[in-house]
Amino acid sequence: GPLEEACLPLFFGWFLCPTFQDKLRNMAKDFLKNLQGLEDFKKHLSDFTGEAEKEVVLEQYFQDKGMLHCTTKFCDYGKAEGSKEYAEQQAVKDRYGSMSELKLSALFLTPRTLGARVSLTEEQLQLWPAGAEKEAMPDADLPAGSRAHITLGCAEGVEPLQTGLDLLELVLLQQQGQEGEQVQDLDLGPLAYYGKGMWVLNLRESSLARACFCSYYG
Ligand code: ACK
Repeated sequence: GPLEEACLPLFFGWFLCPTFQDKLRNMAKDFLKNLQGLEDFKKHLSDFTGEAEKEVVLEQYFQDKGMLHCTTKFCDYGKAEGSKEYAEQQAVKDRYGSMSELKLSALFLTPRTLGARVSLTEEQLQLWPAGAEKEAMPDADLPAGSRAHITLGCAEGVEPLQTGLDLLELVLLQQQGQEGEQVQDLDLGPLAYYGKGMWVLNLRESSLARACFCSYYG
């Protein structure tokens, strides 16, 4: 009945512990500062401004979207397709409230979003909703978990939903064999440019972030 449906959350996901939220925010901040100073980035600045002359301060360009998390299933309080089925899965019930470590493998940004790519373990993939990639990219055949990310910021007027879509676009390019233009080796790892303002920093030493699997009601 309607009461049961009202009990479904806005979304399920892994929520980073406060310490790791700070750590990741600082890492992203350093990355943006670093990127901002690179000649290669300045060369492509118009991707972000529309006009080459305009100034852009990346740290201000991307607005914080609050608590850092990796969404598994967006339920929209039960309105999203498959939410009830997801919430009723045994793995979801069993693991609700449990801690796990998220492996961050890359930082990426586009003129729309800034995010961290999350590489899910086999165990974590049990909590990944079937069809999350197909739903966003019906024509592509991307492995489950390709969309897993943490939104670190969005450009003005952009919804966080976009971060996962931007990541899928990048993963698709990589699947098609594109490695991007290798720009420079930064402290954190190699930086590549994929065109249209899309940048990827592959983390040399992937960092682990402690997170709790639960849900958000808002
Ligand atoms: O950054 P995110 O993963 O993108 O975290 C937020 C969270 O749910 C609350 O809005 C994500 N989100 C929003 N709409 C959708 C959707 N239709 N499919 C998947 N994730 C979504 C958003």
